Amino acid sequence: MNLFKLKILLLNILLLLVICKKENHHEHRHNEENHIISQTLNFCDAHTSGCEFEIWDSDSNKEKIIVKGVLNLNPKPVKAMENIEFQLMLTQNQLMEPEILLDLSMPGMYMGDNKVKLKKISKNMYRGYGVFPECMSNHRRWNIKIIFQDKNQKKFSTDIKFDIIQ
Ligand SMILES: [Cu+2]
Repeated sequence: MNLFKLKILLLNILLLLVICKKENHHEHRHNEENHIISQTLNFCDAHTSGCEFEIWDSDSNKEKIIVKGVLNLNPKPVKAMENIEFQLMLTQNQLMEPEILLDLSMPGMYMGDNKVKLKKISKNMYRGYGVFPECMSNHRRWNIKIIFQDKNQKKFSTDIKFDIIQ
């Protein structure tokens, strides 16, 4: 390879890197606009109690709670391959008629798309049903991402982690 070809090659690589960086940046900004994710990663003993959560508004200057509540999984202890009832109670809420979705996943491992949509059953109560599949690698840690979507399609989410019995 002569020097000229090498220069062209290096230029192309550089160009690609710039494009990649731009795309990443764009994605990041897009996320920031529609996704405000709380930083706290809560571990919960879902087998003996409900899991408390709260989501803070990191957007406004005044720090305030957007939603606060308890997610309860039944039956207890929570086992894989069983029909689980997810009950969510809001104790504080700034969102108008939010849609609530639970995204069930294993940290660092793809276990299939597994989302549970919660239905409103009374003023501050929501309920849905789902199954945690058994992990072939014997991992037990699950993450429940609670996603709230308000009328303006803005999303707020937080995570609850627990170790399942299987
Ligand atoms: Cu797994």
